[in-house]
Amino acid sequence: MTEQDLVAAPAGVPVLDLDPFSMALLDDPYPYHARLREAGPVVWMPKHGIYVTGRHEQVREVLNDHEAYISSAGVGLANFNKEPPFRPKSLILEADPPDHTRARTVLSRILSPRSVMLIRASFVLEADRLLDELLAAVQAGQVVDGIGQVAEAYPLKVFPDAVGLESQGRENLLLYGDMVFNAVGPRNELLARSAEKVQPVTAWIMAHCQRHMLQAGGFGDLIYQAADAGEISQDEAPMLVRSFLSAGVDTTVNGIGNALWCLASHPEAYAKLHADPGLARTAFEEALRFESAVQTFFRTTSRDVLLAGVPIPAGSKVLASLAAANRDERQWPDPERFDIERRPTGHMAFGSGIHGCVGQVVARLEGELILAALAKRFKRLELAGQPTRRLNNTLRALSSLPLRLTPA
Ligand code: OVM
Repeated sequence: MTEQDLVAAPAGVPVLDLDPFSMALLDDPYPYHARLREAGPVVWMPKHGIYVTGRHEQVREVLNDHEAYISSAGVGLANFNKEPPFRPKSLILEADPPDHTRARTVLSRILSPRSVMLIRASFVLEADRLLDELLAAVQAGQVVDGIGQVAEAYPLKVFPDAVGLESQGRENLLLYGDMVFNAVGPRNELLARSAEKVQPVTAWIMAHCQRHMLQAGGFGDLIYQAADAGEISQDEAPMLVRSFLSAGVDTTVNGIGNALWCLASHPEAYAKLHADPGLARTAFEEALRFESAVQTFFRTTSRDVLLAGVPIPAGSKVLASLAAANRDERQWPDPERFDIERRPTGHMAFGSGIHGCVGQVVARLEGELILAALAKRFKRLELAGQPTRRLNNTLRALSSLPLRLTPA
C-alpha cells in the first residue's frame, strides 16, 4: 500500500494527480500552476493527501483567515499535531495568536520602516561598493555569475551585518535556509540531501543566536533588549534570532537572483530600468510577482471550513500556492508578461495577513538598491550562458546565472 491509498479522495473536489514537489514540476512549475488554477478554486492531490489552491482570491482567503487556517500545526506538509517538528517550532512562523502576537510585535518593531531608515545608508554604500567591484571585473573582461557575485554576495553582507553577526561562516546561512525551506515540503530526495548537513549547520546557527555572539545595537541584540524589557522571555530571545537567520537571507538571495534572471531574459525591461533607475523598486516587486522566491506555504484547518463552497474537514493540510496566485489571470491583466511598469500591488510573494513577511521592508530595500546600482552602471544585461537551477521544495532558486554586462 502506498501513502496515497491511506487518504481517500473527498467527494465533490476536483482531483489533480500531480506531485508539486517532484523534480520536474519544481524545475518548471508554471504549466502545473495553470492546470491547478483551471481545475478549480481548490483541488485535492492524492499523492500527498492535501488540498491545494492556486487562485489569487482563495490563496488570499486562506492566508487572511488565521483562525480557520492555523500555522501552529506547521506551515509545511508535516502536521505537527501528528508528528514532531523537524526542529523546535518557530515562535512566529509556526504559531497562532496570542503566542504569535508577542513575537510578531517585537520583530515588527525591529524591522519597522522607521528602524530600516537607520540602516538604509549602510545598505546603499554596500550596494555601490559591490557594483563598483563588479564593474571593475567586467572591465577586466570577466563574465559575471549573477548568483554568486550579486544575489548571494549582497544579502550575505548587509543583512547579517544588520543583525550583528560575525563575518566568518556566513555560508551556513544559505545551507540552513536551503534546509528549512526544503523541510516545508515532503520527505523527498531534496530534503534528504539537505538534511545530511543538518547537524553542523544547525549547531552553527544556534551558537550564533546567543547574545554574546551578536554585536550591540544590531537586530539580534534588539531582541535581547526586548527580553530585558520583559516583552518576551530570555529563553525566547535566541529562538527569535533564529527566525532572522532562517528567513532573512535565502529569501532575499533568491528574490534578487530571480529579478536578475527576469531582467536578463527581458532585454526591453532592462533597457527601461537602465533609462530610469528610479524604476528599481517596482521592477523588484514585479519580479517577486513573476518568479516568487517563496512559492508555497501550508496551513492546517482548525475546523470544518468551506473554501469557495468546497468543504474541507478539520485537520486538513491546505497548500496555498503563492506563485500560482501571482499569475492568476483572474487577478492580473496579462499575467505571463514581465512588466516592470506594472504596480503588482496585492501579490502574494510576501504572503498576506498576520503572517505576511515581517521583513518585507528590508527585503524591498535590498532589491531596490541592488537593481538601481546595477542599472546605473550597465546599459545592457544579457545571458552569457544557460543558468542552472537549485531545486528546493519551496524556494524558486538558481545556483548560477552567467551574465554579460555592458558598461554604460
Ligand atoms: C522562522 C521563519 C519565518 C519565515 C519563514 C521561514 C522557513 C522561517 O521564523 O523561522 O522560512
